Amino acid sequence: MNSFLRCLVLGLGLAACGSPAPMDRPLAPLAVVPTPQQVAYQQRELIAFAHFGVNTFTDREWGTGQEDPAIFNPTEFDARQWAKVCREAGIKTLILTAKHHDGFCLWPSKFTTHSVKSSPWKNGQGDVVAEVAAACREAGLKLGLYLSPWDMHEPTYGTQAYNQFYLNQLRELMTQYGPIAEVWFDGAKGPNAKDMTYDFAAYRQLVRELQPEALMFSDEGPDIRWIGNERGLAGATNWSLLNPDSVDVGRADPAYLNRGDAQGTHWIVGECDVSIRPGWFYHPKEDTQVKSLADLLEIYYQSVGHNCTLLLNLPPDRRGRIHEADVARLQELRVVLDETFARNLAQGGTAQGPARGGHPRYAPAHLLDGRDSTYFAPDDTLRTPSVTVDLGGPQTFDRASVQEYIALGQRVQAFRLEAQVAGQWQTLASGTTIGYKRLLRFAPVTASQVRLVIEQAVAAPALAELGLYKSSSRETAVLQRQ
Ligand code: FUL
Repeated sequence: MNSFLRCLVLGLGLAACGSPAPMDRPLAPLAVVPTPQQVAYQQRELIAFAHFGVNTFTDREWGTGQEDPAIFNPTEFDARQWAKVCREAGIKTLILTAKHHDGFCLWPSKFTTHSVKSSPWKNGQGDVVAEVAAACREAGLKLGLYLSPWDMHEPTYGTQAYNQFYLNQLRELMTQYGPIAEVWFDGAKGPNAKDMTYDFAAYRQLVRELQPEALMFSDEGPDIRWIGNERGLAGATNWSLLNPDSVDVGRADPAYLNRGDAQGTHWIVGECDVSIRPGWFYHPKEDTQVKSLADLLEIYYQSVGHNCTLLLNLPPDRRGRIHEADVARLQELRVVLDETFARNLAQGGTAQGPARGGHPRYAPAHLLDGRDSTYFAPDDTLRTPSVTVDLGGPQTFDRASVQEYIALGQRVQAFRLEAQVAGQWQTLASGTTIGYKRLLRFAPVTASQVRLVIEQAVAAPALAELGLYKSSSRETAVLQRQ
């Protein structure tokens, strides 16, 4: 019972009880919401991919399965360097190709001799997965593992026995290396591969049983979906929902995956995979073809800025280190992102908007509190609220970040951001979906009032954060040089 009611029950008159405290009418979650692991996954934003294996030494992208394990011999293998590079770049998870399509295993699997144990590296005593797991743990990174279903080496491939072989290897990886944050099931299969139906249901069940916190990626989920291209770009409209029943396993329509499905029955968040170089594996000739800073920024804005995570491949070289050229580019990216997003010009401003039930818990001030665990929400009947922010004086900005409180579901279908310039509201940027995070880019504007207008939503929106930023001068310089 709230204090106002208690006061009345105690027989005190209305006048003595003061005005009633606003009622807290909690916002009901939508039918499809993320798991806590999926929310945390999106908050981590950046993931590194490490493609490493026999292809690193043969200069190939796809192996043959006939490689001699003797070729696997990194000269200065240093998993700690990988983890340090990731940590300094703000990357929170590292996914390693424990086995790529060629079948060579980076750990001494009991179920095949085609692994590091048959290589000269550390006299066959080494375990890349163990060293990467330890380095990640030490650096505070989460670990993900890629285990290719397509295996060109394993003789049982193409028979039912292979499913058991795969499960055996999966069990080793899920039990010997500590907590696993993500398991990557790659759908790729060459045109000449033997016919084989993978028992994905059993693979998924085993991961759930052994690593209940792990999220599983495949083209269509169950937890994380492919974004439909390998250029790292999510759709400008991007729902974290999907209807897996409308997806043909392994033959999903890339456009469907790219935008998700507003009517989706499951929360299957998109992940944008792309390599920092043309290839997934290291090739010396690509040392001069590392993506430019401008390319990486474009990818960032269209992945993290389009309600996705960015899975950026940093292929270790033949030494077993991430190459200097890649490290230098990552450092540049980090500097520009830090310079751009370090100072939120909206913080310290005051927000006006129709809080749900007038209750402080849903006040628009939550949009400016720097915490994505609080949110502004209007009453259920108001799906298209506006929030006006007084910046307390003129500010110049050209980037904005808008976030929904996704734990209650993804709601916004259309929105715009405006600034008051010379007494007139002017649209700076508009968009469709927001989701966990939507980054907006526009020409620099100087204003002291901005307005976020929700134009369409599937239900009353829950908005977590609004940020305004001025892009780093280095970014402007890089873009001008293009
Ligand atoms: C694809 C694979 O065929 C590539 O080699 C790479 O691993 C990429 C991430 O996925 O399906």
